[in-house]
Amino acid sequence: MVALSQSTIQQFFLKTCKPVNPLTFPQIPLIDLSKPDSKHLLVKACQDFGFFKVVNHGISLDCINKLESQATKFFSSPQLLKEKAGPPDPFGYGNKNIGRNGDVGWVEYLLLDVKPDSHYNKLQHPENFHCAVDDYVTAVKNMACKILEMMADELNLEDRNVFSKLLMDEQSDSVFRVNYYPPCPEVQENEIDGGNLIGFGEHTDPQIISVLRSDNTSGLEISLQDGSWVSVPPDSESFFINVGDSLQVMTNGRFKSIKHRVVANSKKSRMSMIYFGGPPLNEKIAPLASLLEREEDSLYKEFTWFEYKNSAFNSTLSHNRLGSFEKF
Ligand code: GA4
Repeated sequence: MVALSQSTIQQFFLKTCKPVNPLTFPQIPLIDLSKPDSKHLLVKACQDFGFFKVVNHGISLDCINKLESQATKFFSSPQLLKEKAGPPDPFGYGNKNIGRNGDVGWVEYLLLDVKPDSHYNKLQHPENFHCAVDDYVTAVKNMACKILEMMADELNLEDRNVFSKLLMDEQSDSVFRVNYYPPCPEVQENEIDGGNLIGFGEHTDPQIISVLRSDNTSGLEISLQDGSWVSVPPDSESFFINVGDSLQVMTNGRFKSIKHRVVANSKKSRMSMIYFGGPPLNEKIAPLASLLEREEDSLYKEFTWFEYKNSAFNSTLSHNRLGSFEKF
């Protein structure tokens, strides 16, 4: 990244930083996918936080490492070469600008289409990178589907594939993202508090489910219901799952789509890879009838994923996107 002036760099700092209250600091729910009783804990985590960590997931380290080393190679290549893979409209390389509405973050990223034989991805080393992405995405998608089926079981839904079939559909509108947060030398030189540098501003994910894997650099923070932020201890061998807005709607608000953000590290780089499992564009998203108990009102108006996605992509990161689809 090129050196930046002090005034340019100011826009990357968080305006307010509510401290974490150590007395209320909760443990991140831990789900062991190999244990049969994990269904119950998994649903509890979705209801309490919308966020949990998964271990014994069965995805090989080799598959993760192959992709990570391809991505490291890409982000350490010359800027001009990386820019050949951009802009991210909607897929490709992006640098500092996030979305189309003025959000910025101390981050470089690749947004990739995960449909088979996608022609949108503009990478310069397609063969190795694409193979690594395909293998990795297939593995995390299968894990996401397993998790969604466990959720449906525990919610006593007749069709245990009700959520997972949306990701398995050939037309599923899922996305894959690799974020690279470089260290910020300007912060170190000027001894400004590096803890407040925005890597990726606060937001909820619009899709159904997100599967995140990061290296061992900290930075991810989740927002608790009292508005405080909790730093998530990194764990490169586990996955972190979060509920997206669409799953919150399908469960009529039982599951929470969690607000999260990334604070950039002033000394160490951080790399994360996230699979966003989304439904087909024409899919109607609404609370499941079987989850609407007697007397319970549907909290949301029905919308298609196309409509929601459009409205999300025309908003800023921190916008409360579900607000305009709430009934009350
Ligand atoms: C957040 C989740 C995913 O990273 C993403 C993001 C998308 C983008 O980077 O283009 C958005 C953001 C995300 C929601 C609001 C809009 C669109 C940036 C932004 C300001 C790929 C997605 O699907 O929605």
